[in-house]
Amino acid sequence: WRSSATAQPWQAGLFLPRTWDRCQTPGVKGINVAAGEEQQLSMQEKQVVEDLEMPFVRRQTETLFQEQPLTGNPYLEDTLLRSYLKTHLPPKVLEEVHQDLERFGNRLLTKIQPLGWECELNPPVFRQYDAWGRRVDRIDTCSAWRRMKDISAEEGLIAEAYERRYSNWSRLYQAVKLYLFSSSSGGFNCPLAMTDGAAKVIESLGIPGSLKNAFERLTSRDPRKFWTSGQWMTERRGGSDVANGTETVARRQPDGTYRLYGFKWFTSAADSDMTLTLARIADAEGQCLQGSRGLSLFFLRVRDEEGKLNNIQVQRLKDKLGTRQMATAELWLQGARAELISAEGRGVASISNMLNITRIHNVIGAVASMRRMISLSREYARRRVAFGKLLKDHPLHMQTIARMEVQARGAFLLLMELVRLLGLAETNLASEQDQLLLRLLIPVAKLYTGKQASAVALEAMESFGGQGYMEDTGVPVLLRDSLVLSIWEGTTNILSLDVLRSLAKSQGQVMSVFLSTVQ
Ligand code: UCC
Repeated sequence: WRSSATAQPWQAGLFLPRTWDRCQTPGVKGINVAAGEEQQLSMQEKQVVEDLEMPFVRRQTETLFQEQPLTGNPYLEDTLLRSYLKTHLPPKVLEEVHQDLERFGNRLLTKIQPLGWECELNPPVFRQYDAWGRRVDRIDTCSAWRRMKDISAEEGLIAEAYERRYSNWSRLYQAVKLYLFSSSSGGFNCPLAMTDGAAKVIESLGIPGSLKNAFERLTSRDPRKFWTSGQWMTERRGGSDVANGTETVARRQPDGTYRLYGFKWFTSAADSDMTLTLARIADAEGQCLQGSRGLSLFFLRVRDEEGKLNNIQVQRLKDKLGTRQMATAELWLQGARAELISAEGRGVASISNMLNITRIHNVIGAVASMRRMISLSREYARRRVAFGKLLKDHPLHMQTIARMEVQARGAFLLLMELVRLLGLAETNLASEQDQLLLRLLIPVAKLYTGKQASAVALEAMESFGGQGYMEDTGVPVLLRDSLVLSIWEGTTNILSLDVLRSLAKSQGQVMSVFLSTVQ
């Protein structure tokens, strides 16, 4: 430090008593003093000089490091979640679920959270050509990301909802596991959302024979069999106005399959095994019907058994603000083999089952993000001293945290109500009112919690002061990743229009059910 050629703060006199202002040449303990002046130093001044030595400085400051907020088992620490489960689940279900969630919480803490951080540090890499100039279009993901896929299967993060071991409570139980997993998953909650959505669409089609294998894989607990799915909707002309923005054309083949030609501009989790996507079927003259009624839904495998892409070229990976752990790509479909899985022209209506599931996942992600940020904030407030006392003993600070807590609790209860209703619907136990309420609440919950999550994340970041702004605390990642929640799966205004759609289609019934339920 002292031999450094660069001027240091102490050399500029910043940390020295004013008597040293005139010092110019090396003197006592390396401090610059004018020749002949050394003897004039009082004993006290010499002491000051000695005190400036490194070891002393370090002794004085090394105990001032801030305490890192350390959270524990996210299930055991979540009192609201535990009290909700205790109040609502039948005792036998609660007993089994509690044991599994406690174990899962420990796995999250010790194994999954570090993997999530690794995913952030090692984002996917796109290699378009090999060393010899051949086009390969490889998306290389890190080992932690691939491990997340195995863990998702082992934990039954999709399977649980479709096995229905706990009848109508299975969906809620799955949502609770996803909620605990979400903020530690290193972005793997995104492919899981689309995987769940694809399984839902296939199930709602009655699991046709040609899709049986796909359904079994999407809902498998065996990591060797488990598949994830994409949801390729967005094209160059936009992601909201799907009806007018979709240019992809499907050409029928003699064997009844189709080949798709088009450009999918925003495909999340492009490393997935399969996808559902929309295209316009061309007639014998090559003409396509425009608008929503021209869209049909297709299933396709992304790669064949040898790992070769299904006549798909990867143009590039997206350079995103957040969710950087996950490969979002621009894809050219150049005759990708696909299977038509909806009635012709019923593409949007058929994929809406997927949209509703991924929107619920969005709510899960939003609530999980708020919970994680608040847990860290609260924990920090218990350790950090400012103005002579712990942050938790400053009423204004605690008022801020309490406001975030109220937001998160409201959002959590709304989420639980959504998945409770979905569980009833999926086991034929839902009344007509339940179904109407579910239809209304999905867009409402998605739009509302998506906005809340980023507001809460920002507030929570602020509660750390400058530390919250530091990348290696992990707090900025949580904020960045929360910002997408109001954008993907339908922006706030698009979801507001979906609320109107549900009102119009039910001739106002959704609102009367809502009002009577609230009353
Ligand atoms: O893909 C994306 C990124 C993936 C990442 C996902 C990860 C999430 C992870 C979260 C974890 C943290 S983003 C792509 C996002 N794109 C969208 O969300 C699309 C946004 N646009 C819309 O939602 C539009 O409003 C459209 C596409 C639905 C509008 O299409 P149309 O064709 O103009 O709408 P229509 O004509 O009103 O509806 C056509 C049919 C109607 O049924 P029928 O014909 O029987 O009357 C509607 O009732 O579709 C039905 N329908 C629905 N049914 C439309 N929306 C719904 C719905 N939500 N539920 C039920």
